[in-house]
Amino acid sequence: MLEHSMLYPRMTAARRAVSLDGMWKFRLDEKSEGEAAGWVDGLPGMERIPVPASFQDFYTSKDVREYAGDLWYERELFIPGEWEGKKVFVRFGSATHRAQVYVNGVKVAEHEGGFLPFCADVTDVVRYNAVNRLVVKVNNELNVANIPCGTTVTLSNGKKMTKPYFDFFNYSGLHRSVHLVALPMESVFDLDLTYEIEGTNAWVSYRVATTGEHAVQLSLLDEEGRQAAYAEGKEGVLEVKDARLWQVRDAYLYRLVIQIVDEDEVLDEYVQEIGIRTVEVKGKDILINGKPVYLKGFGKHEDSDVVGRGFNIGVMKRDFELMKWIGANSFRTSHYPYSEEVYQMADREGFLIIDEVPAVGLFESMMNFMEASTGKTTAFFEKETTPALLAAHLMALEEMIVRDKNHPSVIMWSLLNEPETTSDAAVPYFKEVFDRARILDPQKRPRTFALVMNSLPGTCKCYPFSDVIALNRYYGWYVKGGYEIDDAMEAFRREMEAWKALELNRPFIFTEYGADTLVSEHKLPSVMWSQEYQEEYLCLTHAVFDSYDFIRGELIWNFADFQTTEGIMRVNGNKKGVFTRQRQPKSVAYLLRRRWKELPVDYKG
Ligand code: GCB
Repeated sequence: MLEHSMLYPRMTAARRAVSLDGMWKFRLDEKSEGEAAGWVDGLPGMERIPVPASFQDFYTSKDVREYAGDLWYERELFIPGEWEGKKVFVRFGSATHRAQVYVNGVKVAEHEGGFLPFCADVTDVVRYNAVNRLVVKVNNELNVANIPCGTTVTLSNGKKMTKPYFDFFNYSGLHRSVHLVALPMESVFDLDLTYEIEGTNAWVSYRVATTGEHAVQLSLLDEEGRQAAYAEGKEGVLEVKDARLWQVRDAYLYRLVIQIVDEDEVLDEYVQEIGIRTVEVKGKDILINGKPVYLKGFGKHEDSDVVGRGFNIGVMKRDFELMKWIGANSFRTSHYPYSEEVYQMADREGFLIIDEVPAVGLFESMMNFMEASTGKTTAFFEKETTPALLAAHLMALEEMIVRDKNHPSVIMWSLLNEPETTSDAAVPYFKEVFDRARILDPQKRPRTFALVMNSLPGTCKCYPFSDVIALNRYYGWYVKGGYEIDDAMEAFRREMEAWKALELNRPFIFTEYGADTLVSEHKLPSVMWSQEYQEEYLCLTHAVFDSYDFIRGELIWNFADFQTTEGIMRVNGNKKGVFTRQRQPKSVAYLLRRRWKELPVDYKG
């Protein structure tokens, strides 16, 4: 059970939530002197940067962009006098990858893991009706005892550098909104929901956790604000007659108003938007509300110019408009849980989300996608640090599922991306992670993980854990690209035949396939990296998808070009985007649009 509530901060009659976004004082700590120099009481200098944002791309110095170590933030915190007697928290949407929080020089929280929210309880530390000082020390180093995995090295000039075992830039800092929150002493802490639908009626079973013992009342309001159901008690069922279901790309959201009451007095009120829908895997079908759905969409990143991985509300809006334009219905939050606002938008727009925990880089290589295609194996799960890694992984999993379980858009959990799966040591690790996901999710959503190229029917020891088999495959790119592409497709079909022969009677989806493409390159006949090649590659790959009835989804890699570590494999980033980093289409976007607009939602169902 988590120490603090994961509920998204909202204003209601009983609650207060104030955004702390804006310009914060900022300081890199190259000499690791912050603590000794008393920075917990306030930072030296006058430098300021925006929150939320990654710090890396604002500056013109390479030493700043590549900086590894501690980074400090500070801002003033005015606490209203009328909040005395309430519980007061500072809530961080995330701090990448770990943070320690100080208020008025007193340590009030620490958190490990860069992509999930955490709270600092500051009730007894703050001065009311006065200005307080909030200082945050963030650290962005990588190791193999936490996720995502990588290493941190020291160069001969003494500077530290991170080496990710994953293919995205190690953006860091305060990437998401920070809120100052005031809650009543007795408050709603958590909410579980499960759905049953029969004919035109629905039953919403709920369980509300509160911090006290007073009575709980719930009313469910439809989009017009009319009451659709009412219930009392911390556990129960809301019966909804003529329920409007939440459907794929046709969302309907009810508002669930939860109140803690003491006779006539409302002690707390929390409002949660919910969508009535069921999710199930049955045989080869992925069923939403009992009807098969074929996934069309993307692996994405939170990544854009200037703010890096910082939440950017304008980019989010543009991304959803592009996904609607192209006929997509789903995306994977590769390779970490995204900002909460993204799920709220997906709920509203009827998109399906495969929600991924930041377990990426569990494969010893800086280019695992390359090494894995050579058949190389490494025993990643036999390290001394594996128990610590597992603990961090399970913690992030719990935080993710508790945070995201009430979004109708979330239909599946992705528990790892491209881990090493060929050694026996992987198996008990996987078992723990998969079992925990099942326990944590009241809706028992399907669980999956993305299989790297060398995780094959004959080599992978872990695919049996997956409710949906998710493949990342690059036949025609990392394997036999260019003029050899026909051989690549033959190898691809051979692999699919081997999966078919296993008769797993489970859905398969592609969580990655794609080819790097420079928006500047056109070539007739095509060569790798040209826009023409990306189109040819897709046509051939889609023909393979279309030949197997158990393939139930295609999430292309990637929605947009994105920043990575520099190196010979990457041209200022990964260029497998269907859109550029500035969110303009490559030629292939029109090809995908034609295909996806034509494929029925229940394709192959
Ligand atoms: C993968 C990884 C992804 C990379 C991609 C690529 O298998 O999961 O993070 O960006 O391949 O483009 O190589």
